[in-house]
Amino acid sequence: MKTFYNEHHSLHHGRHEMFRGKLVPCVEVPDRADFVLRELRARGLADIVSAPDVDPAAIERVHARRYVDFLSTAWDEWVALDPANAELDALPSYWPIRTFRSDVLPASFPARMGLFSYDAGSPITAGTWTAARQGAACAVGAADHLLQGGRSAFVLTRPPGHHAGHDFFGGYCFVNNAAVAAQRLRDGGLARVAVLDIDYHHGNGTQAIFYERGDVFFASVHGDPHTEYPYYLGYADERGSGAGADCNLNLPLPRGTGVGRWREAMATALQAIARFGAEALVVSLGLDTFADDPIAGFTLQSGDYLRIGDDFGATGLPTLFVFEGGYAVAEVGVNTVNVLEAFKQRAG
Ligand code: SP5
Ligand code: ZN
Repeated sequence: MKTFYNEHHSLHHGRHEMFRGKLVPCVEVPDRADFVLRELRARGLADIVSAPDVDPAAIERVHARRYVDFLSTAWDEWVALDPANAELDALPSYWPIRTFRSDVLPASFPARMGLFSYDAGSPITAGTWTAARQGAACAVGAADHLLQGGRSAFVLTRPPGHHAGHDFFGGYCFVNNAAVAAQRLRDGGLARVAVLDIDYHHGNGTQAIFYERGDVFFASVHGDPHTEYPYYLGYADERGSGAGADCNLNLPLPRGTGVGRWREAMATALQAIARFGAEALVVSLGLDTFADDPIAGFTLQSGDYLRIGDDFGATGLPTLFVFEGGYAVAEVGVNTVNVLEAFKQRAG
């Protein structure tokens, strides 16, 4: 399987996230992708393709122009506020929630940062935009590979993407790589595409981007948002609207869920995707369902990822895996490559 590897990913390296009144070390660190790359190499599966040139238009198919403009200048504006900011991560402090206006673009950079975000856990650093943009380039390259007849591809990038919406960042995500890939598959001629998100956290950004569309099905298996991040989306009664009615499927599961119930939910999602008639599948591949993940609550074991990869291989669909969360750094490589290797064994 070709891996579209973002060799610029470590340019995004947040130091701190705001967590319960304190700045704590980031869990979304460059080592995550490095461990996956190392494991691919160790198991002889490293068919690495570097990030191709970026097509900005492909990003703007799913993200607002004014949001992309914001991301591309954010670090310079942060440092322009105060040269000493160069030593700090940029984090937002103000948000225009209900009753505030979001149509006006304030001149103040901190005000705009809040307009385009929804949490204080997703720092912007000097290289965030370069890393995120190159991740989208990998997503485009992987989608083009499928359009040219490839059976599968893996996008190995960070920062992750599935929490990023049309015009906002959050949840460590800035550019929604899975959405960019799904849209590229549509623009390349596929009539119906599905995204299956198996990160522990609901893919609120991807859901929101496609919520009113009947051409991209979104399904997600995730921790129940009543208690789990991102809290404000991901409930079972969100079924899509307008042309997208019944094209959204959320399967929330309680903390403590193990592989048995989890795989039943994934089977339910895959059946819905087959009924929808998807011609290709984009998998938001989060590995934070792992039992030892430091910020999540399911109990999957490393061997379980082999069964999951086999399940994906059995769909027969062209499949594009996008790396998302997974913060047990020492194990994230093995768990990721278990999915990919078992997929390959089944799918060929
Ligand atoms: C892509 C992805 O998996 N994003 C997850 C974002 C979750 N952010 C909220 C959880 C905050 C926990 N971080 C605090 C670590 C201190 N031990
Ligand atoms: Zn996650």
